[in-house]
Amino acid sequence: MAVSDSKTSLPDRGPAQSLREPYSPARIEAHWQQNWQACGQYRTPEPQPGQDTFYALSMFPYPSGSLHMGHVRNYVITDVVARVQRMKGKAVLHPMGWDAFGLPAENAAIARSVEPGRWTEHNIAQMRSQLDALGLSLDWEREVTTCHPDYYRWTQWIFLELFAAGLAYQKEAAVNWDPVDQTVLANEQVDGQGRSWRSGALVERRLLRQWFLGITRYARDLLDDLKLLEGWPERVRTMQANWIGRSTGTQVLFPLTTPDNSQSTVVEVFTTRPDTLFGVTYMVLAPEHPLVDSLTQPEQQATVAAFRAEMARTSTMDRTAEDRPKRGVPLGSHVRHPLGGDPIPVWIADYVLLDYGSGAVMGVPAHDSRDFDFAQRHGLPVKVVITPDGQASPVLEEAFCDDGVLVNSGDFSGLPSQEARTRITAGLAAQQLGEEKTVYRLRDWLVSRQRYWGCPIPIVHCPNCGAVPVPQDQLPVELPRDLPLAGKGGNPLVKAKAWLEVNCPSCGTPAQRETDTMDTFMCSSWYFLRYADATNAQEAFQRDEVDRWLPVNQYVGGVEHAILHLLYSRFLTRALADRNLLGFREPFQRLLTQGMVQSVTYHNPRTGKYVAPERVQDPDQPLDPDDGEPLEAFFEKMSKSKLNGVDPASVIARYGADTARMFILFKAPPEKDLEWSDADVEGQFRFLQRLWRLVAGFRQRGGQLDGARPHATTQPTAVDHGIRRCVHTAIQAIEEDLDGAYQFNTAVSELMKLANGLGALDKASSAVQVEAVNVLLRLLAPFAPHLAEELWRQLDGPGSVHSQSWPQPDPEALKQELRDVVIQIQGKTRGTVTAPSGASQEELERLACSSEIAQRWLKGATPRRVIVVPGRLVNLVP
Ligand code: ANZ
Ligand code: ZN
Repeated sequence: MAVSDSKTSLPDRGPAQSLREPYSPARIEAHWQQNWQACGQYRTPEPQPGQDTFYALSMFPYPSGSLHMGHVRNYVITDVVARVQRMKGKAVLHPMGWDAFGLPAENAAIARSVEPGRWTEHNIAQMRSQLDALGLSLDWEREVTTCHPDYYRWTQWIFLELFAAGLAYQKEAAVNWDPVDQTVLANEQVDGQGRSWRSGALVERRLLRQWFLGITRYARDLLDDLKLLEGWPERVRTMQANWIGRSTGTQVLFPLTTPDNSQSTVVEVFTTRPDTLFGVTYMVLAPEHPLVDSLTQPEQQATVAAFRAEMARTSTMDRTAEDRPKRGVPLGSHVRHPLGGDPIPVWIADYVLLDYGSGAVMGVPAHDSRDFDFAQRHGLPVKVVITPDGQASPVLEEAFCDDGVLVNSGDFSGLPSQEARTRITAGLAAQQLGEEKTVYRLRDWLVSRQRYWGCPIPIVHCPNCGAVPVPQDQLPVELPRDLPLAGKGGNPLVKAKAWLEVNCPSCGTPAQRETDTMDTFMCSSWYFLRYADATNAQEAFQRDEVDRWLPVNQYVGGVEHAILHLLYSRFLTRALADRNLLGFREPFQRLLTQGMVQSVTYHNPRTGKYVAPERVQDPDQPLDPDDGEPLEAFFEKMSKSKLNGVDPASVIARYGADTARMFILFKAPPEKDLEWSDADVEGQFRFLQRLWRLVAGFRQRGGQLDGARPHATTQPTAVDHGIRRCVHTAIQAIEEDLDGAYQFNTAVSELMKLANGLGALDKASSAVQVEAVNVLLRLLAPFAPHLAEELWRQLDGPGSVHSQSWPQPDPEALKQELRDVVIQIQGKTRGTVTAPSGASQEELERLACSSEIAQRWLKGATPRRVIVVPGRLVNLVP
C-alpha cells in the first residue's frame, strides 16, 4: 500500500489566476492537474476501520493512439461517480490501464515496420497525456498494462490454474478461421453475418487443434445468476441469456437396425418436441458426426465423402441460412423408431450442426419447417402427428409448428402436446431409450490465436509427456521481442528457434514451446482483480485485497462488450472463486453501458461520399462543396470513415476540460446516445463563466470560505430564507439524481437552477452567502473539478474542495412554513385552509375559491367580490 508523501513536499496550492480577470480554463486546468498529481490527491487510500469502500471502474482502453469522444464520455461518467463517492466518505478505488495486446499493434507494426511493443508504448504515452487533460481522479500508481511481463506473468499463472482444474484443454475442432487476419476466432467473435468482428472477413471452417477454456461447465450458473445482477441493464442480461441459450427437451436414443462395426448401437438426438416422435420419417446427422463413417454403406461412400468435403469448406452461417435450400445425402443405413419399431433412414445434411445438442436430429417434416423443406426436396414422407383439434388434417402446405393434439401416435393419440411431451419422455425413459435433457448453445471458449502480439500460452509440448505446464517459478514465459515480423499471416514465434526449443520441464527431453498466444479477452477478463493489488510481485493478487475492494461497485463501458468481455469475466471470476482464490462469484455489481456519441453527418446519397461538417457552408441547406449536389444530414456515431468525428483535444483546447465534461454530462442521460452540438458546448462554457463571476462578486464583497457555518439567525429575512431553500432544494434534487439513477443531465440542470436562484445573493446575510457558495462549489466539484478547486482556493476554503464532504440538505431550510388562513363567506367564518406563509394575494384567492368550503357554500358560483387579508383571512362575497 502506498505511503503518503511527506507533508513538506506539498506543492504550492495557490490559485492559478486572478479573479479579476476572465475565467481562463487553460491556466486553471493545467495548474490543478499538476497540483493534484504532485500531492497524490487521487491515490487510493487505505480504508479505515468501518469505512466503506467503493470501486469505480471504466472499461480500460485499447491503446490505439488517440482518445475519442466515446472514451471521454465513458471516463467522465466514472469520474463523477468516483468523486461523489469520495466526498461521501468512502475509500474509493478508481484505476486505469491498457488492454495492450492484440492484432492492431501487430498489423500496424507490419505496415510501419516498428516493433509492436514500441508502437504500443508510444500510443500509451500519447493517450495518457490526453487522459490527464480531462482532470480524471485516477490512481495511476495502480496502472496495469496487459502486455508487460509483470502483468502477463499472472495471466499465464491463471491459465495454468485453469489447466490444473481441467478448465483449459486442447482439442481438435472445426473452428472459425479468419482468412484475412490468419487466425482462429471464438464463436463470440463472429457476427450474425458470419464475419470476423475485427477484419470483417467471411469466416471459414477449419479442423485444427486448439486450446479451449471450459466456460460451458459454468453455463447453468452463468445463466441462473443473471437474475442476481439487478444493477445491470436488462438489455445486457437478455443478450447474455440468449447467448448462453438454454433449451430443455428430451434426449432420444434410436437403436441401429444393423449393429455397425463401432461400439455404438444407438444414435442419440436432442429434441424440444418429443410430442412429435411418431412423425419421424428420417434421421439426420451433422456431416462431421463421428458415426458417419461406420453408418455409410459402401455404395454411398463416394457421395458422402464429396458432401462432407464441401461442408468442411462452408461456414456455419451459410450452412444454416434460413433461405437456403437444405442439402444432404443418405448414408444407406437405418435406425429403429424407439417406440414404433419402424426402420428410419439416416442422412447427413448441412443444417445439422455438430456442436449443438448431440449433433443429430430426428426429422419431423410435418412439424418443423427446416425438416419440411428438406423432406420436400429429397422426396421423404411427411407424416402428420399433431393437428389443432385432434382431427385428421388434409395434406400440409407447410409445416404445422404449433402445439396441438396428437394423432397417429399410438397410445398417445388424443393427448395435448404439452402432456404428450411428458408422457412420451416417460415412456422412453421406461425403456431406457430417452430422458429429459437441458442443453446450452454456449460453446467452450476457444482461446488460442496463431498470432505474435499476445500472451504466450505457458505450455511445453514434450514427445514423451504431452502438454506440460511451465513451472510457476519459470513464469513469465516472455514473448521474445524484436523478432522479424513475417508480414501478414505468419506467426514469427514458429520460427523463433532460440525461444521455441526448450527441454521438457518434466522429463528433460528436448521439447517445444506452445507457439499460440492467448485471445486478448483472456488478458481483460481479470484486470479488474489486479487493480486491487496492482504492484504485487509475488502473486497475481492477494485474496484479502481483492475481497475488500471487489465486486466492482460501478462498472462503466460500452454495450459492445455485453457478451464477450462481460461473460468471460464472469466465468473467470467463478473459476477462481472455485479454487478459493477469491470470495465472490460476480465481479461487477452494477453496470452502466453508456450511449454513443453522435454528431452531425453529411452524406451525398448519389455518390455515397461523406463530407466533413467544416466544409459545409450552410447547415440548413447543406451542399456538397465539390459538386454542389444536395447532401443529407443526420446524426450518427462519430467515426473516421464518416468524417464526423470531433477531436476531444480540440474541444479541450478551446473551452477547457470542465466545459467538455459539463456538456457531455448535461446533454443526455448516460445510457442514451448523445448528439454533439457546438451551441450546447458554448452554452456550458457560458454557464461556467457565470459561476466564475458569481464567485468573483462574492469575493469582492469580502466573502471567504473560512469554514464558517451559517448560524441560525434569530430572524431570518425572506431573502435568507429563499436562498437557503434554493440551496438545500438543489442538494436534495442532485442527491436524488445521483443516487443510483445517475441522471447527471438533470443534476447539471439543478446546478444551473441553483445559480439562477443565487441572483440576489448579495442581499442575503453574510452567513447565508457563505453557506450558499460553499455548497455550490462542493456540488460543482465532481462535474467541473478544476473550476471548483480554483474557486475554492480563491475563497481560502480549507484544503481541497475534493476532500470536502458531500453536502446534506437541511430539512429546516426545505420547510415551507404553512399557516391556517380563515375562509369567510359573506363575512361569516366557515372554516380554514392551510397556505404557505409567504403566499401572495392571488395565490390565497385561488386557494380559497377552490377550497371545499367555497364549493359547499357557493355551489359553483363565482364570488362577486374577494377580500384578502394577507396571511390571515379570505372573505368571499357571493
Ligand atoms: C425434432 C423436432 C420436431 C424439432 C419439431 C423441432 C420441431 P432449440 O429450441 O434451439 O434448442 N436440433 C437439435 N440439435 C440440432 C443440431 N445439432 N443442429 C440443428 N438442429 C438441431 O432447438 C431444438 C431443436 O433443434 C430440436 O428439436 C431439433 O429439432 C433441432 F416439430 O427435434 B427438433
Ligand atoms: Zn517430458
